[in-house]
Amino acid sequence: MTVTQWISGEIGDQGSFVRQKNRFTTPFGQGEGALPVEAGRYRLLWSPACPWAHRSVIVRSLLGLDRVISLGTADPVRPKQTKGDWAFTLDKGGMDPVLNVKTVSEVYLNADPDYTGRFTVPVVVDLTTKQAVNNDYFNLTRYWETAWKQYHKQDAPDLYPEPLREEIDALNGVLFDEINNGVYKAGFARSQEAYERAYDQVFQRLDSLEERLSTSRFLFGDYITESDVRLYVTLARFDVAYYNGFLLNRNQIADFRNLWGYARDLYQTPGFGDTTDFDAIKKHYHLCAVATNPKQLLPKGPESSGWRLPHDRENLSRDPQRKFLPEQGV
Ligand SMILES: N[C@@H](CCC(=O)N[C@@H](CS)C(=O)NCC(=O)O)C(=O)O
Repeated sequence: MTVTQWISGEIGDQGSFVRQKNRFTTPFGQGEGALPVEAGRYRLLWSPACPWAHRSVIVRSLLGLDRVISLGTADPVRPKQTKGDWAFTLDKGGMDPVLNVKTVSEVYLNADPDYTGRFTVPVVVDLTTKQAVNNDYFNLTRYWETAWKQYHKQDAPDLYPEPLREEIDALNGVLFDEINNGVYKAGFARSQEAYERAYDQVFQRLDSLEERLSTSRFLFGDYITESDVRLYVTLARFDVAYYNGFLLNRNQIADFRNLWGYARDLYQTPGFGDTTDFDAIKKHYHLCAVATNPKQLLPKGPESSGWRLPHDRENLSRDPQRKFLPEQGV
């Protein structure tokens, strides 16, 4: 099945891509009807290829939630079968070792045998039922930051500081529309107009972020916030996948002085680079996500060693030794 068929229900007027709504959106929390916050109860399924999943894995790692929420990793190259799926072919026996399932679709269908949407990552699975309980990629990071606070590690960063919440939410909305999902609107467009509209929007926003980052080490000043995580996951995929795979070829990120330094600064921060798998990203986008690649050729480049080069972004900070605002008492 081709990507055009997977997303066929998500093409709007004039050939533009309109993303499906999430099916499993029950929040984590204390209230009635909420998913109970409990150490060891859930498994997060991801593929390192996926930006939406990647951001939930970065935040999980920054907050130390990797000690209480386990992680299952699907192969970035998806099985070629009738319905799009993700498979655990990297695991021994082709089976997730904790859930004993071969594919992500199994946990969706355990929860809802009539589920007809796409089988997407990230998805959180309740180990007591083996059912998908949350695939709300937009809000998962928010749950890790707020509802899961009691399990944060001792020196956890505050990625969502109270005084900035409104501004962070507003910027996250723009980042979603014009950057994170903006690249998909270009790559999945089904008309020249829709593609060009998306292309222009992505690069206009990158230009304005380049400007913003000329005087500010991170998006909100001296410290990393959740907005940086959201921007990072798209920047990390840009040169290796979106530039050619999604036809976003005005510039590479490496052509922008500030964005490129900023992306390296984040990459070199534990939680970011150590969860970034360029090889998986490349394979997924070029072999599975692009509309046409009949000979299944994998681009050889780009060279990724530049991500480890010095960036000098510390000079923009009044607190060069620290990248995070510490969390207030839990
Ligand atoms: N859950 C969201 C976003 C997550 C998402 O799209 N993940 C991608 C990987 S980056 C996926 O799993 N796609 C599977 C598919 O399209 O069949 C959605 O439904 O659009």
